[in-house]
Amino acid sequence: MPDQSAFETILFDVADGIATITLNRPERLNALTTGMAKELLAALKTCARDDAIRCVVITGAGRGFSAGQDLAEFSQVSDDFSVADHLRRGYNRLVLALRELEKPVIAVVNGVAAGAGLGLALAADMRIASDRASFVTAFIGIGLAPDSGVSWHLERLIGPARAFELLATGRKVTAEEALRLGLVNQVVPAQELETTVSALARQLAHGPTRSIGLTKRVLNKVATLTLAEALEYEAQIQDIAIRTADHREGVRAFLEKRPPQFSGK
Ligand code: T3D
Repeated sequence: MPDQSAFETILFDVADGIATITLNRPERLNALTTGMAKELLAALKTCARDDAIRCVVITGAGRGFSAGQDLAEFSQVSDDFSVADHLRRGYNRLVLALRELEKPVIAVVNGVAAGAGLGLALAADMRIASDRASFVTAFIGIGLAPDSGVSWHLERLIGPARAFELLATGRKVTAEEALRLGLVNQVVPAQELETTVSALARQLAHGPTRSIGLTKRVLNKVATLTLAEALEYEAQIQDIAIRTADHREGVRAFLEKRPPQFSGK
């Protein structure tokens, strides 16, 4: 596991099966730099490899979640800079790493999430927002089209008309509206955010991690399948789930009328 001193722009902490990744450039609302994207990728690789990590929480230090690409860094690029390559090397890998990580990922949206920062929040499995959080697509404000998976996730979460509206106007969505739209799972008062997330993360970290991972695999896949294909895919995945120790423990615990002790195996 990389130790915390290996990172300059994020905090990485593991306790009780939960890895917490904190974007840590609060004076810039945790705007994302190339270095930060590399550190995030390294942290997510550790989360994937380490069996002791059974839930991942991503949040921001200070009053923001993340304001997206650091525009100061962006304004200093050379003439031969390719934005497509920058995206392929950075945010595209990050979004895929979050989606392909077979462990639950909770985005704790403590403040504004904009641009690629919104992309990271949308790539998590659940979003718990503070009542001070807000959501801004931001691309249109600087004359860009969406990237970082924001178009893909927004269209699926809130439908094409609302996705278009948020992308084309760039207007700020409050936490309450985000809840109504289905962008977030829950909104809690800022002072209760930590307690709420810690209870949820603990529940997930003590769950049957492989089944949760397989559930994520199924949801990722069925998005592009017909019903008949999805049924077949579910059947194949269930063949894997039924062989896990946690399945055996779940059934044994039910029959013995006691709570299950899942090991994540
Ligand atoms: O190649 C590629 O990577 C292209 C990919 C692009 C992906 C993207 O993410 S594009 C979108 C980039 N993000 C934005 O355009 C958002 C810009 N920021 C804002 O619109 C606003 O800051 C917010 C709506 C997010 C929050 O507004 P507010 O009023 O709460 O805060 P603020 O006062 O604007 O910002 C506080 C500080 O953070 C401020 O610094 P200062 O003046 O106190 O020294 C501001 O400049 C800085 N900051 C905010 N966002 C960014 C930033 N600095 C660098 N980059 C930012 N994105």
